[in-house]
Amino acid sequence: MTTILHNLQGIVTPADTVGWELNIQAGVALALEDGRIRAIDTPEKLQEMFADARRIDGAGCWALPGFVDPHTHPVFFKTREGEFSLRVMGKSYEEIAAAGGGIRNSVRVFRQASFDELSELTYQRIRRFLEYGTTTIEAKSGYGLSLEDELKSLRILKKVAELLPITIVPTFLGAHEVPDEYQRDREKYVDLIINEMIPRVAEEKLAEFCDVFCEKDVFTVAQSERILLAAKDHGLQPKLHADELFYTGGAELAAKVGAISADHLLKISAEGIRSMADAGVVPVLLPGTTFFLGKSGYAPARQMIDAGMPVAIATDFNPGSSMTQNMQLMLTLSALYLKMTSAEVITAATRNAARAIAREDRVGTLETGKDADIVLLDIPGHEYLPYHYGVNHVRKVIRHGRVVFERQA
Ligand code: IZC
Ligand code: ZN
Repeated sequence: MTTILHNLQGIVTPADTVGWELNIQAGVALALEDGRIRAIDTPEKLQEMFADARRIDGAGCWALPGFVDPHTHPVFFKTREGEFSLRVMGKSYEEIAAAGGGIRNSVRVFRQASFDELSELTYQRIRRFLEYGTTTIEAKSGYGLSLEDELKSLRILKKVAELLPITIVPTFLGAHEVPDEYQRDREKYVDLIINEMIPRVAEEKLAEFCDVFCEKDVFTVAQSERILLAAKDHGLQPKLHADELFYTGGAELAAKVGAISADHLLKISAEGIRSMADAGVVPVLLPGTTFFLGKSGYAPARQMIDAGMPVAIATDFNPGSSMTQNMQLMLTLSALYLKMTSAEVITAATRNAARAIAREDRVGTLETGKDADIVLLDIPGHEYLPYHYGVNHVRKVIRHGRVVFERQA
């Protein structure tokens, strides 16, 4: 059965597999079939080709590829607004973490919560990504930090992916923090990750990627390397939280181990940029986190673009340092603080984001053969999208050819 998506202003999509040009076509319609884009042409031509097609009303919107959010942490129990208030009063994220708050606080409460309770909360949170036009997310474990609790986290993602019309790409992040019981012997926790967690996660096929929070006072470059090489041996592709709060050489490590992405990168070195560019590591920038932590030194996106890197952006949705599912807001922050054009932020949030999670063959552009994951935005043109900020421009979300979210005008 074919469906024609008609009554659009037109489509806006990254033009090619590389570069920053957009392909903007006014007045076209799309034919969708078997969850894929079958054709893009004039409405008259598509009506002729598919005479008995069903129809989806485009409501006069611009159609873009559904947003891809390549860095999120949605599987947690309690929210942390108390720490937010402390930060507003002047305490830093690092001070709160050093006092046993932050991620370790989330881990303590996570372990007390049941699978069903956590599944329901995760379901509700992930549904909100869809409402803001995101049709694919990468999602990390990392609030369990024991073998059973990390497996629990990844199994919850698997269950939610079966219930919601959104694509969830799972990442194992057992190396998110060192839990309380290993604070005195941190290497022993690294051993646990390598010897027990990674083999089980790989065996049960619960994750595609393995990530490490490589940061001062969290995991060192040497520990991160051990973990990521072990992950690679088990078929989990490396990712890294790198050079966020302090320069550690995380970007250079990402290049060395052949990571698919390195994320944050506020403090990346010139050598880090060069080595990541040479190795083809995707830089995933998280301006919402810099904003929400009240910091000023945003990642050097322009230098990365000048070095030919496929910069991607993400929300970093998590209860500590970035409590939002809204990719549209990330476009605005990227424009203002990463100095990216409207065309660049759209490409960073779609095609390049897909590349950061190895989904560029399926999503991230509107072209024949790709998944019919489409967001309809009620805007006069693409330049308007980052400009009118903090609101939701989504009218409809289509995933695999079906309308899965709709908002009245
Ligand atoms: O819960 O604070 N930075 N991971 C690395 C986080 C922030 C999540 C959190
Ligand atoms: Zn993160």
